[in-house]
Amino acid sequence: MTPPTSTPEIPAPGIPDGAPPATLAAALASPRADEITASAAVLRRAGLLGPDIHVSYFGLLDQDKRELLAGSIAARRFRAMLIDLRSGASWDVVVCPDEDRIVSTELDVATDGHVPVVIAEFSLVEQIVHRDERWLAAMRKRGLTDLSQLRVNPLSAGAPGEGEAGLRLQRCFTFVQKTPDDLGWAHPVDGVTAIVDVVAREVRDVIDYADLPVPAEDGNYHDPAWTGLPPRAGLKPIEITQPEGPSFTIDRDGVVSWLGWTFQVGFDQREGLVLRNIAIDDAGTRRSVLYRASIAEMTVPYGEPSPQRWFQNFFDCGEYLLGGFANSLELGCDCVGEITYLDVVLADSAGHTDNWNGSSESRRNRRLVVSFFVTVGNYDYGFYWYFTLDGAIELEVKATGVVFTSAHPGPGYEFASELAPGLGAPYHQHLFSARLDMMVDGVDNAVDEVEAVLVPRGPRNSTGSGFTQSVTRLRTESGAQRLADNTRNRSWLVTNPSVTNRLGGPVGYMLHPEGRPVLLADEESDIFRRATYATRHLWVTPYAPDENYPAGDLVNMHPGGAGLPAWTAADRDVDGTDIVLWHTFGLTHFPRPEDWPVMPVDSTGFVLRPYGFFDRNPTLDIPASIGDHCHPTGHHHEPGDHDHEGSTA
Ligand SMILES: [Cu+2]
Repeated sequence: MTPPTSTPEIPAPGIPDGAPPATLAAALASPRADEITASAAVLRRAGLLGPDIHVSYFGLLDQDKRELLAGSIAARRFRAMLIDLRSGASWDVVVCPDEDRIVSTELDVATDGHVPVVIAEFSLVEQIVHRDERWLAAMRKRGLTDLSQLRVNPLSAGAPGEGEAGLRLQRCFTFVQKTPDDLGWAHPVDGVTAIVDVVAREVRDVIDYADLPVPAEDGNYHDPAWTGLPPRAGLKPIEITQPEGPSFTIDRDGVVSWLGWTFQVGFDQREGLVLRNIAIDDAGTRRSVLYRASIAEMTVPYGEPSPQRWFQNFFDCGEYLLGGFANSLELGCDCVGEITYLDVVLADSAGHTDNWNGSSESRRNRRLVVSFFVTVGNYDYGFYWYFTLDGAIELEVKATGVVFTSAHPGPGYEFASELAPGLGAPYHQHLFSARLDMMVDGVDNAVDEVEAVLVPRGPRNSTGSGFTQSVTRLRTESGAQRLADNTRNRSWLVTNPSVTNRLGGPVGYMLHPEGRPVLLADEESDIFRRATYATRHLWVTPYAPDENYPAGDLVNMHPGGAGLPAWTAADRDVDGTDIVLWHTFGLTHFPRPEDWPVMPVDSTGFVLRPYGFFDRNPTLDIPASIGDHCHPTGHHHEPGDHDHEGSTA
């Protein structure tokens, strides 16, 4: 890497003039526009903002949880990752706008991995590739000479290859886009990869390894003329109203109160939605469940090992900043750091009829939806956190958009589906890591693995039909690296061993995994080393303020080994201490013809359900259902079996 031409001068710490936030919620609220503007001013004064220096990440640096919970609240600090695309220098800066100073600066942080991709790199790449003689020759060979139709698709580079250590690269595919409205994903120019050094602004290499025809059929689903179908008749409108308004309130710090639930909604550029201090009311007592919950990483590894595609393993949080502001972040711009809440309110009913007493009285469940939607490249992801009155917390991630395409070599090809004539979609996974900083009735928690098991035939089980639960405490970090097993209903119970319910059992919340495949790659592969977090459904670590990202902090082009595998090598104790659960879940996607040209929603997630946390069903005080829309029989659901209320960030 080229050293920076001059090291920016860091001003001496000034006299603090800002008062620390008054409350925990104020300390943890999302960055405000005035804080971003003030931070930008501090950075600019230090020479750390300018035409060539781009903001790669900006976000709240959470104060140490232990200090905050002890009531010691400090002035808010923010973390800025910066990249000079002329020199290649990068900085990791902590800034305190209230004290008008930079707290710390690390220069050239990119030794193993790089700071996340910035949008300027994407826009640079097409011009650079369009000028390269080797790439032009590869296109000419395929009869492609109209540059205005050739879209260069920059992609995070994966692990560094031979001689690439320290370089900031994008690996690029080409697609044909016949007109500005044409869906380019329908026409991949497969077999050609251009490797671009975004700092040197040159193409390092062009790999031209296979000559596959460019799929010809269009995929312009937005054009009625292309589908050739008249609009389907009979679709009647659904109207949803809450005549008395929503049942939730949101305060200025993003704290939501809803029918006994309270939590703080935040937004981070890297993780997207962050939910903090989730608690539920239990007969007048506010009881904590989670200190912080977010999607801390997600990876989309592709299973086609060809020379063109081996590197395609996108880390949408660590490389691309899932939160979505990466696309337009300019410090000081008003559109950053503000959260808009939209009410998306749906109401429907569900009843329960008891077989024994004939009572059809029900306690309708209702759920609050907190959601956000991002577009990362070709894919769209919706993240829906559901809170229900029965105390459950569920995350549903919905995937839609356009699948990543290739040329399909023909029948029998083992690494991709054929979606349209000659058009392929390589098999891939979408693997998410939920970071769940648990706080079940207090910070000191433990995890038990709970399984369904047969009782051996014998005096205790003379008929052979006996089965029971086995409960195994996960005591250390190494012992707590677990795979799901749906054949045994394996679940993980997070308890507070020092708090018991009225039956004498520990209070707890059960994590129910979906138990779908973890990372499908062998241990020697670079993606196994880079996304080791995704090789287990569960990890448990003791809380540490700097352990936030399961694939490591600087994921972009990192060779691997960072994050969970590095931290857990210490094999710390996780039994009855302040613990964080890391839960891997996701989809293994073998694309269908029906996924083309735009994919119907597929979904994945997990559920956290109270398990002995309450002494009985916590919804008994919900008034019985009334209203002529709630018949005891013959009800139908459209679209769900809960009442919904929503808040969208
Ligand atoms: Cu997919």
